[in-house]
Amino acid sequence: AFEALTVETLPGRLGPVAAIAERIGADSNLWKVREVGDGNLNLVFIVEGEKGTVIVKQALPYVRLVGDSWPLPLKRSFFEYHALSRQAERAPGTVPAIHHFDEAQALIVMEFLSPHIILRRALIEGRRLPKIARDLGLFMAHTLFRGSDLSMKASERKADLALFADNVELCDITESLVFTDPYFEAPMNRHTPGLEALVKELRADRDLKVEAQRMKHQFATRAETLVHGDLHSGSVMVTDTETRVIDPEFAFYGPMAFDVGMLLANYWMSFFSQRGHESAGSREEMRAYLLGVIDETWNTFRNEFARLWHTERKGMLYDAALYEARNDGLASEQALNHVIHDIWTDMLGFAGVEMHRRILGLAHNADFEDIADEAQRASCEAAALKFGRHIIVNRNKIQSLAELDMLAQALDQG
Ligand code: SR1
Ligand code: MG
Repeated sequence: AFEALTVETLPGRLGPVAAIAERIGADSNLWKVREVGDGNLNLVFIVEGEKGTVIVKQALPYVRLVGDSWPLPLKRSFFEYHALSRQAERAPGTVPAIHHFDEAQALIVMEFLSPHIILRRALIEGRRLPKIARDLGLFMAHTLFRGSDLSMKASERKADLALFADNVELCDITESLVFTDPYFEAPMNRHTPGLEALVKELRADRDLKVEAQRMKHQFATRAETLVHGDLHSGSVMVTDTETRVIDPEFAFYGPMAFDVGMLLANYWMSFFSQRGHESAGSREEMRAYLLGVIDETWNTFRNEFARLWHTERKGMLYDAALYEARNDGLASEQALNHVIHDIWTDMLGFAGVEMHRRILGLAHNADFEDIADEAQRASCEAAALKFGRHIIVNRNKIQSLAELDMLAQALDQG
């Protein structure tokens, strides 16, 4: 039967697991165990032995952020394990190595990443990471292209679609918390005092609510590829030279643009939060850096996706033979442009709702939450909310990131 680990019980329970003993040392009496989980859902332990260190992540049968009044199935650990395995194949070197998986105990033992820190924390501290844009642009192109009918054998993709279709409860969290709750007075919502008038305006905004529901419709029905499903800056660990993606327990077959939108939304939120972190010095360069990261991430993603289109398109969609038979390279380019254009437009919609839910819903971001001065926080959040509204409602008309840079800078300056 499932039993949640504690710092005290972990050595006795995992001591007999050979895969761990080999890595960190067999004498579990010598293991040093710390619980370090600060996410919304799970337990996370760092276990240090004589020979090495591992991470033990265990799902709990409820949402940690809320407590046992909100049950959540342990099977999310199964989906995380399978998503990590696929990401490791499709984008080698981008996710932590798995040493051991115990389905009944909903636990994954994986590589301890050191000296990596969480990307969100680095951005709050004002650190400029030189590699994140390229690394994450490539990660998204590789995982999203190679998990789709552009690349996979149709029978394999359909089998995988069926496997991940059971990740119902985690999809339900996103469907409710991201796409619906922010737009009405849902019981678990909260927002910073001072935002009341703007919140009221947004919740009365018919165009916005319709477009947010259209994005939800896409999220729930457009099973294009295996998405990470929760690719925010808290799901990325970084050093100056390395970028790793963690925590894909929300993985399912969804829209190509979902991960891209969520990631860029978190960069935009970091941008709008910088004004609240200026007590130790100007963040002007940090703001410019973040807009550059957004631009480089999108361009890396788009260019790599196009490269894969030209070199790895072996699935049943836009069948290469169809164009090659007629030597019709132009048709292939036209089709590629349509696909990328759709990802661009949908990315903006998903990004906007992600920005709204982190300010209006249950699960907030440390980027804003760490701003102690409430009036300052509300002012940063108001700018982000207005930006989010613009990119959701006008996503079909927005042509370039340059025009969004101008809007972001104007809103940030009040
Ligand atoms: C109740 S879970 C709230 C949020 O935490 C996770 O990281 C996901 O982003 C989810 O929406
Ligand atoms: Mg997570």
